Amino acid sequence: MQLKDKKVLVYGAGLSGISATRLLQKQGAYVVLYDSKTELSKENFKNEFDVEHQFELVLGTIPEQLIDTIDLLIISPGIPTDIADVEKMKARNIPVWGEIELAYSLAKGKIIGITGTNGKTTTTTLVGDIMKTYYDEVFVVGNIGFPYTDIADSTTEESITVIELSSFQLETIHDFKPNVSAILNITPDHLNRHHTMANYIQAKENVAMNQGADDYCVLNYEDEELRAIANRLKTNVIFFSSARRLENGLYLDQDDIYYVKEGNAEHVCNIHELKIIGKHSYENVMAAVGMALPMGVPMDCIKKAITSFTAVEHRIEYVDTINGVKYYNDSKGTNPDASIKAIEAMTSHTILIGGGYDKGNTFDEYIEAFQGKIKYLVLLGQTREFIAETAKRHGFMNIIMVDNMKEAVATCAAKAQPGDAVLLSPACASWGMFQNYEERGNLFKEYVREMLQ
Ligand code: UMA
Repeated sequence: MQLKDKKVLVYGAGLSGISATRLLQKQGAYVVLYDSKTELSKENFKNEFDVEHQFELVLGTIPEQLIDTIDLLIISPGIPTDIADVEKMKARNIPVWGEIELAYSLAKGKIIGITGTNGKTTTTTLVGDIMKTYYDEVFVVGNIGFPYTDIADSTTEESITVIELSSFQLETIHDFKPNVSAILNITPDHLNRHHTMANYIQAKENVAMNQGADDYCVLNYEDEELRAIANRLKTNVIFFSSARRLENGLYLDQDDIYYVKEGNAEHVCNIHELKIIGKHSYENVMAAVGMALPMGVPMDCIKKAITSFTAVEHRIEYVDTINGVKYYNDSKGTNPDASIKAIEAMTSHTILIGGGYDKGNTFDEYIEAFQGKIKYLVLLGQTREFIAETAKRHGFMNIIMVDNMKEAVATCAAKAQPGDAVLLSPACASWGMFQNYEERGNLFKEYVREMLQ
């Protein structure tokens, strides 16, 4: 679509909306930026983009007559696609694009798109690191916190753009087609938004829906949903497995990772050469190698990147040891499956901080993962009562309710014995109590480090 002189409604004035507005203005479109927050004003955006020209700010309610004048709707990922405003625009045949589709319509070069319930940020960062060992122009963007629209018009035919994609972002793509995609795993998440597991799986599958014979999709063989998806795809599939030797793809055999193609197995690395731990980490590494190979990166460059890679912030991040107690920040554990992986990675008795925003998840498996390792469960946030009830149903009674992160850290410090670990891995989103998981994790680290003073 030619964007010049088009009237574009950008829905949501967060990171994505601001970045989309900036890009649209550069394309000569007339932007109407909408947000439900009525306290905003043009003043809030004066350092973000040109607020005088080709820009109108609409807050609170969208007037009916405005909808009739819109050529294109760009929707931020946090906006459900079935809310009344969006339905009205769909009914008037106004195209609804996500910020990813907008960026893609203007971007050049090769694209790697990574999705999955867990491990996306780590794997995206790792793939970016691998690409940088071989290519000069590498961008790492998307759900990771840097909107794709921020760099879309800076990409060239030589660029490699590595994009972390959430199910929210994948709901609103149309032509977006990565050269290499990956779905790392699928377990229940964001069901309050997607309503059914089938819708959530469909959103994830969208990452590969436009891929063809020249493209590749990397999938986890041990995930039944992903094996089913593989049968539906029209692109080349590269599987990885942490549980069995595959005839083609990547697999973990004891402590070694291999890449096998047409019967020839090549040793990739020994897991002790890696700086990240846990089965889920080895799966992320295999997925990253599976994406790097079809991108033409030589194995020695890949090895260099994977063996020097360290954990990303807020993902089982070691904070400090105080009075013999190790503190870990896993604020990125925003759903039960992610937190289960963190609990499994703990090697000593642990006091766990959980709870947060209610996304409609259940917590039975989270509690079942305790396996005698968790001494106390310290709960905060909207889901705390629900998680406590689940824990009690499973016979786990050592539950302490707190009202904020400061109290959570102090409670853990009081209960922990030398040799124990304290793990923040809430299994819930941070929304409601914190701006985002980063703020939650940073506060946790701040309160832990205050104890050193
Ligand atoms: N808003 C409305 N009406 C609504 C809902 C929201 O007007 O009904 C407004 C809010 O007032 C706010 C704006 O929309 O001003 C926020 O938009 P947004 O929620 O889409 O957030 P952004 O700031 O644009 O950030 C988004 C992603 N957020 C979500 O998907 C919720 C960020 O992912 C992403 O890093 C960023 O784009 C850049 O691409 C965060 C996230 O939590 C990390 N992702 C989820 C996850 O990882 O589980 C999917």
